This record gives sequence, structure tokens and C-alpha cells, in this order.
Amino acid sequence: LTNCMAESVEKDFEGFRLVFQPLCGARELTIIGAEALLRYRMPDGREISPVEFIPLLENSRLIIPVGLWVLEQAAAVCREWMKWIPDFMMNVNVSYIQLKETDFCQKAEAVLRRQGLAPENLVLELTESYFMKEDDNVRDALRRLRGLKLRLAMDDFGTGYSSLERLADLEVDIVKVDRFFVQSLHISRHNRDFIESVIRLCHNRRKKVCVEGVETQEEWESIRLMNADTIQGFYISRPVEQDFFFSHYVAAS
Ligand code: G
Ligand code: G
Ligand code: MN
Ligand code: NA
Repeated sequence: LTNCMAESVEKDFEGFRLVFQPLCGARELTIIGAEALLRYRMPDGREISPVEFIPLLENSRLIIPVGLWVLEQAAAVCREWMKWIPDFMMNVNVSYIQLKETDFCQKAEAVLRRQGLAPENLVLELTESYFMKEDDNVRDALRRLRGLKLRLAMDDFGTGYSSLERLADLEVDIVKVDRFFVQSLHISRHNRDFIESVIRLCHNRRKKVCVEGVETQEEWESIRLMNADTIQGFYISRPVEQDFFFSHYVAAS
């Protein structure tokens, strides 16, 4: 699979594509943006799960060219959809391997320039562990990205080691609460308390909260009452193809 993906990279990223999942305002469920998610299809037509191929891209460092391609594509799509929804936000996942490269910020800046995109419309999703690492390159990269005025989101919050206290001081604009907490909302009082605490703490520090993995109306109603800013999940939509997203969620808005 790694060899196969290396060949795809050579052939102008043939076989790779992005799908998009809506991000909605928690109150009205209006579309405010999308998370871009990478997909890969083998030459024989087989679709491989990102859970399988992302680690291979990381281990082989192919994630560096592929990640840049993802950023470029997502930025171009964002620019296009902003003609319909001017404040559209495009979220892109960035791997730790990409962030460790000393020229990542320069590359991100070049993408914004080439695509004519304002930095405020692009959100880089980073997982919790990035903020914990005592790595000067990564710390430096985070500082420079903030300097570019790009938005940073902490993805999958709550599954790692960082405490709620630590969260308040992290230099992120958005915290995405991992779907684990929503799935056990009706089983465990503790998980409800956790989401509420994250929201309260973030709002005190002017951070936005996105709750991931909302699958039912009941879950949405609970989350809305907790005052989350945005939601994402199958209740709204699964990740969908670009054309579908455009016709159903952008042009129809
Ligand atoms: O798309 P799906 O929800 O199946 O994603 C599975 C995992 O793959 C998630 O953890 C998601 O963050 C990750 N992923 C999807 N697309 C990308 C991408 O473009 N870059 C990186 N680094 N991870 C991605
Ligand atoms: O780690 P990250 O949050 O980037 O992962 C995105 C992944 O979450 C994608 O694979 C997407 O398909 C999945 N996902 C998005 N919404 C839901 C949901 O409501 N339920 C479940 N089970 N998975 C979801
Ligand atoms: Mn994500
Ligand atoms: Na997540």
C-alpha cells in the first residue's frame, strides 16, 4: 500500500481525493464550514480507510507532500464556497510529522497566497499530543502559525492526557470534544459534566467549542442546551463528496 501511494503521489496524487463533513452552528444547525477528510482509492478500485493509510503516509513521510496537497485542495474549495457563504471555515487535519518540518509555516502561507484565501477561513486541526510535546520545532511552528492568523483547533479533546486546567492556557481558538463523550452522554453523568466543564472553561477564555460525533436529535438537543458553539456528526451528515456538499449544503444555503 505504501508503494502504491508513493506512485500515486508521483502521478499528480491520482487516487487521492477529499470528502467533506459539515460543521454546523449548534443552535440553528446552519452550515458554517466543513472538515476536509482524505480518501484513497487503489488502482484496482479498492477504497482504503484513512485509519489504515494515514499511519503509512506518516511512517514513510509521504504525509509531507500529501498533506500539502490536502491543504492546497481544501483552500481552493474553501475559496470557491465562500462565494456563497462568505465566512465559510475549512478545517484541515495536520499531522505531527508535517508540523515538525521547519518550513511548514512557509508552505501554509504560500498556499493561502496562491489560493487568495484569508487565514481566518482556514482551521488547522491538531491532536492533543502536539501541544504536550516538549519539542522546540513544534512549539515554534505553533507560534508562527498563530502569527499568520490561521485558526488552530485541538482535535479529539479528552482522549489524551491534557487536563482541563491545562486546556485553558493552550494557544488554540477552537476545542473539538471527542465523540467518545457524546456517545456515552446518556449513560454517564461524568461525561455530561466533562463536556459542560470544557464549554464553561473555553468560553471564559474566548475559545469556541465544537462537539463531535453527534448522531441523534436527542444528543443534539443536549449539546445545544450546554451551549456548545458548533456540532459535527452523522446527525447532520456523514462526510460526503465535494459536489454533493456543494449542491446540498452550500448552494442550498
Ligand atoms: O475520515 P475519517 O473520519 O474516517 O478519518 C479517520 C481518521 O483519519 C481521523 O482521525 C482523521 O483525523 C484522519 N484523517 C482524515 N483525513 C486526514 C488528513 O487529510 N490528514 C491527516 N493527518 N489525518 C486525516
Ligand atoms: O479524528 P477526527 O475527528 O478528525 O475524525 C474524523 C472522523 O470521525 C471521520 O472518520 C468521520 O467519519 C468520523 N465521524 C464524524 N462524525 C461522526 C459521528 O457522528 N459518529 C461516528 N461514529 N463517527 C463520526
Ligand atoms: Mn479532525
Ligand atoms: Na476528532
